[in-house]
Formats: sequence, structure tokens, C-alpha cells
Amino acid sequence: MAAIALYDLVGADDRRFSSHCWRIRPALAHKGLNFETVPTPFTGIPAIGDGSFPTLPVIRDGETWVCDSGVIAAYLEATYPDRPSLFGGSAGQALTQFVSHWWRGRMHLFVMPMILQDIHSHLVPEDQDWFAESRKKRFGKSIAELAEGREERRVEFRTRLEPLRQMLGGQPFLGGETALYADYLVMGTFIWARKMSPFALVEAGDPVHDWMNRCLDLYDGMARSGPGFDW
Ligand SMILES: N[C@@H](CCC(=O)N[C@@H](CS)C(=O)NCC(=O)O)C(=O)O
Repeated sequence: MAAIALYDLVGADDRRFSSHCWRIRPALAHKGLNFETVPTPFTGIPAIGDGSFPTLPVIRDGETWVCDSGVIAAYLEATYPDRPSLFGGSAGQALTQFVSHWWRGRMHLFVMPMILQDIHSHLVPEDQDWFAESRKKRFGKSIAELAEGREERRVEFRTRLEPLRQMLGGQPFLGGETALYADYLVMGTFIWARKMSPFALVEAGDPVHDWMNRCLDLYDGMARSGPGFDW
């Protein structure tokens, strides 16, 4: 079977930093699928396929193109049902929607302003102006202004981690004894931050930090490899 191509966001020094692409890389490994990554800067997204894809990740599986991490995960589950399940069955797939909405709405978007300036510092040069301008348009403030007060914001973030902390105090992964897509979708945020920012979202001793390290070890430590920050 030909390898699946994963169009993967790339920063300076070949940093593969996209939180959403980091949901799909372990999902492909989980399914035991042969894949290769195609490093793509933000400004290279319009050149993918027929030019209609707004964001990464995008995969090409033979003649099939799929965009959006949630859609890709569902596609992999439906297309490769004989491989290990990403969700642990249909009830797990439904519950993963809750994890996804909670994580994006309350957590991932809450982290973003804290680290945008650090991300900017580690982008490929051709992306930097585009990134600063597009984020200013989106948030109404410069990336430097958005980073102000991030220490206090991090305290609030760690408080918001409490449901995750409680759960991970009693089991190694959100999926139970082994990781599932729910782990990958949460873990993507931590990998994104670790690749681009020295600003530690979690501290040693926190069960969430222990879980993050278990996730970083998965699939021969695929998310540990390459440049980044070790927190
Ligand atoms: N809903 C999409 C969101 C993906 C997304 O926001 N990807 C970012 C990289 S992590 C991106 O490509 N951004 C392009 C942009 O901001 O224009 C998904 O789940 O895949």
C-alpha cells in the first residue's frame, strides 16, 4: 500500500509544531499505517492539492484528500476498521466529541495568546510577517500585547486542567490503559507549545505532566524528536 501523505506544518529548523497535525501523526501510527510527512509552511497551504484547503493537517490517501483533524480521524477509523480503533468503539467516538469541544473552547484557545510571540520567533522567515499580521487581525492585538500577563493566565490554565488531572491521577491515559484519539487531541496542544515556546504550561509533579511524558514516549518517542523545549 502506498504511503499516506500528511501535509505537516513546518517551522524553522524543521520544527513540526502544529497541534492539529500532532493529533494525526500518532493517529496514523496507532492505526499502523505507512505514512510520510510533507513539510509545509503556513504560506505553502494554498499550493496543496487543488488549492481549496484552508488549514493543516491535510492527508492524501491514494486519490482521496481529507482536511481537518477531526474529519481525518473519522476517515481513518471508517476506512481502516480492521486496524486498532482510535476511539474504542462508537460510544468512545461520541464521547471524544465532548473532549474535543471542551479542549478547544476552554483550553487550547486559552493557551494560544500566551505563546503566539514564541511561535513567531521559531517560524520559517517567509511565514513571519504573514503570521504576525493574520494574528493581529484575528485577535485585535499584536502578538507582543497578547503575551502580556501570561503568568497569571497560566495559573488559570493550570486550574482549568483539574478534570484532566483528576482523571489522570487514576489511569495512565484518557483512553484507559492505552492511548486513544482523545489523548492525541489533547496532547497536540502540549507538543505544539513544547516545540515553539520555553513557557512551560505544566510543571513536574503534576499528573498532567506525567501523562504528557507518557504521550511523548509513544511510538518510539516520535513527538520528542527534533528541536523544541524540554519542560
Ligand atoms: N479545524 C481544523 C483546524 C486546523 C488549524 O487551525 N490548523 C492550523 C495549524 S495548527 C492552520 O493550518 N492554520 C492556518 C491559518 O491560521 O491560516 C482542524 O481540526 O484540523
